[in-house]
Amino acid sequence: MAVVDATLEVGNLIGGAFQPARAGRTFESRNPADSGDVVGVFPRSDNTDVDAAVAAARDAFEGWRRTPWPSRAAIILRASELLEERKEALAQLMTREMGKVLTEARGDVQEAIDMGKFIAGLGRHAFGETVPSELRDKWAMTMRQPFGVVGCITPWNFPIAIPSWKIFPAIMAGNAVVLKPAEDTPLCALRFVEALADAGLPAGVVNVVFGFGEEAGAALVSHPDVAAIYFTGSVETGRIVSETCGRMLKKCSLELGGKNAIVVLDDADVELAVDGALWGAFGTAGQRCTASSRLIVEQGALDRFTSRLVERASHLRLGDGLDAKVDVGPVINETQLKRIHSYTEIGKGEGASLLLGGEIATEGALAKGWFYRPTVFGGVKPAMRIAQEEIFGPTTVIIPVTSMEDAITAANSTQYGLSLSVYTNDLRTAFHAINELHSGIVYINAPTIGAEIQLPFGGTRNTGNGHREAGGHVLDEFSEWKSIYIDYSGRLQRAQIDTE
Ligand code: UN1
Repeated sequence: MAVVDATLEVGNLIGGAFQPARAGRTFESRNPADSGDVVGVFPRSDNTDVDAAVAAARDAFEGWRRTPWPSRAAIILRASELLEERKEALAQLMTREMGKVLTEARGDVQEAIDMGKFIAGLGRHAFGETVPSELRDKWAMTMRQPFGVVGCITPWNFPIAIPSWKIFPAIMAGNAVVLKPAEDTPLCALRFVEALADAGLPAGVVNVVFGFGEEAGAALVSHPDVAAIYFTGSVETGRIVSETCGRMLKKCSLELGGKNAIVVLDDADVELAVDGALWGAFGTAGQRCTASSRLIVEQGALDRFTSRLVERASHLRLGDGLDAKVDVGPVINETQLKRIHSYTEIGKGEGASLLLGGEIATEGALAKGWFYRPTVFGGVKPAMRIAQEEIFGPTTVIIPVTSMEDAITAANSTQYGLSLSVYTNDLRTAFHAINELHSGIVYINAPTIGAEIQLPFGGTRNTGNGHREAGGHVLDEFSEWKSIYIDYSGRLQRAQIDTE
C-alpha cells in the first residue's frame, strides 16, 4: 500500500496501471474536519478516460468469466482478509477523508469485510436448477452468467462499504467492473480496490476512474459497452441514470434516498427509543440514507421523549472524528453544510419549532471544517418540507401523532421507503406495523440504521427501482440466467406438441 501523505497524487487505475486523466486535469480530496488538509490529488476524468477503462475491462472480462467460481471466490476471500489486516489504517484514512468518527469508520470497513466473506461463500453455492423436461430423454437446467462490463457509481457516505456491496458480487459473478467513486472520497475507494489487486485479482477486472458525475459518471452510464449500472446516490441523479439506461436497454440498479422514521408509541420504552433516535439521527452526522430523520411520536410519550432527546442531544460533542471524545464529526463539504442549514431556515419558515441546534458551528478548531450542530425540530407536520425532503445532515424532526394508525400513515407518507422503525412493547402492534409499513427495511425496537449484509438492502417507492443489494439473493442483481436444454433422444422432439 502506498504511504498516505499530504502530497499524494494518484492516477486512474486502468488495466492494472495508474494513468493521469488524458486531459491532464485534477481535483483534490480534502479533510472535512480541516479543509486545509489535502488528502490527495486525483485525475478529473472525462469520456476518453472512461473509454480506456471500459476497453481494459472488456479485455479482462474474457479471462475472468472463464475463471472458475471457487477461484474467483478465493481472491475475494483473500481481499477480505487483507481489509481485515488493514482495518485500522483504512478506518483512520476514512475518518480523515470523509469525517465520520473512528468507531463508525471501523464499522464501515467491517461491513466490507463481512460482505467479502459472505460473497466468497457463494463461490461454491451459486446454484442453478435442474428441472424435469416435458419430453423423454431431454435434460433441462439453468446456470448463471455475467453481464459483461458493469459500471459502479458509489457515494461518499460509506466510502468502502458501498463499493464492496457492488464490486464483490459483480466480480463473483464473473463481470468486469469500472468504478467511479464519489469525488469526496476517492482515496478510500482506491484503497479498497488495491486490496483486491493485492489479493491477486487480474489487472483490468476492476478499474477505477476518478472524477465528477456529470463528466466521468455520465460517460460510464452512457457507454455502449457497459451492460449494467449500479448506482447509489440522489433521486435526481438516479432519474437521469435510469433514463439513460432505459433508452439503452441496460440493466440499472438504483439505491436512492430515504426519509426514514422512528415511530415511538405510548407503550414504548421511551429511554430506549431516545437511545435509538440519537444513534439513528446523529450517527455519521445524519449522512446515511438510512438516517432517522423523522421521529413520529404518540401523544402519551411525546413530552418525555422530546425533553430527553433534546437534553441528551445537547451533550453530543462535535469535532474531528479521530478524537475519541467526539460523538459527531463534520459534514462532508461546504455545499452540504449550506444545504443542511437552508433546511433549518425552511423549517422555521414552515412554523416548526427549533428545539436544538440549527447553526453552523465555528468555535475553536471547528472553524477549520464543516460542522453543523445536532438539530431537532418539534411540532412538525407530516407534509412539511423538513418532514418530506432528505436533508442528509444532523437534523431530525419530531412529528406528534395521536394514534398508532396515524403514526403508520405518517411513516408511509413520503416519496421514499427505505427504513422504518417502531418502538412498542406490544407484540400485536409490532406485527401489525411490520405488515403495514411500506419500506424495504423495518426495525422493531431499534433505530433505522444498522442493516446487516446477509439481508437484502434497498427500499420501496422512490428509494430505488425495485432492486436490492446484499442478502442471499444478491447474485440475481449481478448475473443473468441461461436456460439449457439437452436432448439426448436422437430424434426431433417438439415441445408443447409431442408431449404424451
Ligand atoms: C447508506 O446510508 O447509504 O444500515 C448505507 C446502515 C448501514 C448502511 C447505510 N449498514 O445504516
